[in-house]
Amino acid sequence: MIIFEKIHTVPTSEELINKAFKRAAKAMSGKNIENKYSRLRANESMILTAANIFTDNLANIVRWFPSFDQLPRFYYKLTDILVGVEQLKMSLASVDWASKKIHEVARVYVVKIRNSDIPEPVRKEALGRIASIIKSINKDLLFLNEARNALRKLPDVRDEPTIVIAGYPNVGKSSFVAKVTGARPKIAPYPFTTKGVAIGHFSWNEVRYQVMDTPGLLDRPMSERNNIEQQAITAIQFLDAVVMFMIDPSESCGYLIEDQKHLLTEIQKNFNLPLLVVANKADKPEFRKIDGVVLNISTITGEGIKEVIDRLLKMIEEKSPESDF
Ligand SMILES: Nc1nc2c(ncn2[C@@H]2O[C@H](COP(=O)(O)OP(=O)(O)OP(=O)(O)O)[C@@H](O)[C@H]2O)c(=O)[nH]1
Ligand SMILES: [Mg+2]
Repeated sequence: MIIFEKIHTVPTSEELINKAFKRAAKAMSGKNIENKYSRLRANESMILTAANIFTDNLANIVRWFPSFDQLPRFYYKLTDILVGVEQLKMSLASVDWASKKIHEVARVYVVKIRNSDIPEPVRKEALGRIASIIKSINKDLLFLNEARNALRKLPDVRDEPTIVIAGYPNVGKSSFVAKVTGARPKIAPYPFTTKGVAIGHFSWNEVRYQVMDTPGLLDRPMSERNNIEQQAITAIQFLDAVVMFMIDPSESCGYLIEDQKHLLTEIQKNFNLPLLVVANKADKPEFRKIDGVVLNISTITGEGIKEVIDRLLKMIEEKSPESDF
């Protein structure tokens, strides 16, 4: 995803130390250390080389991450659900602190070296102190790398008309997304197959539409919702979208119609969005029509899919344009 794409793998303390010390040793190896002055200079340059590598690498890590308070609300909220914005800010602050601290220590020791008779022990002490600063932020580096891996999986939401597919688990949301877009989400006969938000696209009359597949939602209070469900809520809440709410009246999803309808009522109550209610699995013998549902479809036979798309496109057209995802 564009915002998080430029975050590279975050190195561990050990990897940084190996890299910096190797380069520092190399900087030293070519130096003439026959007289005292050149020996001082060689040890000084070893400290500075190592310190520069650390400070450059740490400053880059901080730069890779976006400024969270400026993220679109959708991404801010997902970042918070998946990794925690506070923890991210704290870890980035630690990395920034370490970078500045190393710079400071290097400066102090360069002066010490210049005033020393035997520079090697001073240099060793400096590198020891620098290494321990780096080691002290290892847990932050590990956390940032985990965060990076999670954030890079987020879909690339663009400024295009958006349809969010929501509903109970196992009702056929991903099957619908697979049917109408080029996306190939995982489809399986059990709930919570989809574990995060994902995007597919289709074009109609030269307009590109994005269709967001979401994890299944259970009918329960927000405070009891897990991270997976919260991602679906975030898509409904923060994408300026048209929502297609899918019900499985065959109940082969494993959930009662009543519960599915109650979730629908809750969503209608809490979010003021254009919403189309669709009943899926019309091909099943257990399927029955439900009051309030206009369109019956089957992602297996294709029945009703075209009508649903027509309806959704019309709803997008009628919707007031406002784009602040
Ligand atoms: N008979 C029939 N089965 C369907 C239809 N649509 C989906 N299924 C099946 O229902 C099961 C669940 O489909 P998914 O598309 O994974 O459902 P989902 O809503 O994305 O599920 P979660 O990601 O777990 O929330 C799969 O076994 C599908 O093959 C349909 O129209 N008819
Ligand atoms: Mg799914």
